[in-house]
Amino acid sequence: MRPAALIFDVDGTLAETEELHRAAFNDAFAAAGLGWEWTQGIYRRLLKVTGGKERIAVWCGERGVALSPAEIAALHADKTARYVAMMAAGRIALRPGVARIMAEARARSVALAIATTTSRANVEALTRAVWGATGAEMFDVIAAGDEVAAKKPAPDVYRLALERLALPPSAALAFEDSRNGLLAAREAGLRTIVTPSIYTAGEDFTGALSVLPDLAGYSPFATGKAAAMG
Ligand code: XBP
Ligand code: MG
Repeated sequence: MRPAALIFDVDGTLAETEELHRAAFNDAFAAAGLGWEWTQGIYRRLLKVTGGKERIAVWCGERGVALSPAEIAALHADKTARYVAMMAAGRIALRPGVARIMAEARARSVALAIATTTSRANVEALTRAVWGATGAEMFDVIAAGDEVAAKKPAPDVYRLALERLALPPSAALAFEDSRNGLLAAREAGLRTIVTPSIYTAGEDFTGALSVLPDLAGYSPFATGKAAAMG
């Protein structure tokens, strides 16, 4: 069945953003005088914890550091401000195939949505950097991590996106890069295409409709194999 909506994860799916997140975390830690440095190896492990505030809390727990929720929120707010500034200053490219698939959807009046763990501010930073446009100009619906009670792998953010789209899960197709994201989308009842990213390659993607290196050769609207999948 041809989907009536495409729902995209952001981090790792629309673009490889995690190195920018990691740099923003490390800059925020340095500015706060904490002396923490999240290497790629540490970050790979910590990425299993979705959400920046939750990630910092787990890190503090591991080190026996007592930061209050308010202190973690303030540290994370500084990280977000740094991420937004880095996004505006730097060059971040969409992953292959993303722009074309979005254009194909637009041409067919198929809705475009986002279901992300990160904040709306970071989604806006990405759409500004990539398209010079607001999130609302690029997507019909945006559901963000700070709007739901439980982050991925909980299905909440996908359910919120579907509610705002006013569509059942059977009418939409999700795009993810991580096992946590796949679990969230599947639990919401969505068929899900997975394109592993630099930090999620090698994860278990059982339950995905398809696992592809990227979206370059894929169309949810093509005839033949892709049409059978979509
Ligand atoms: C990505 C994440 C996010 C980012 C940081 O998850 O887990 O937490 O790493 O974002 P997904 P914040 O791609 O599965 O949605 O610091 O803004 O929380
Ligand atoms: Mg992701």
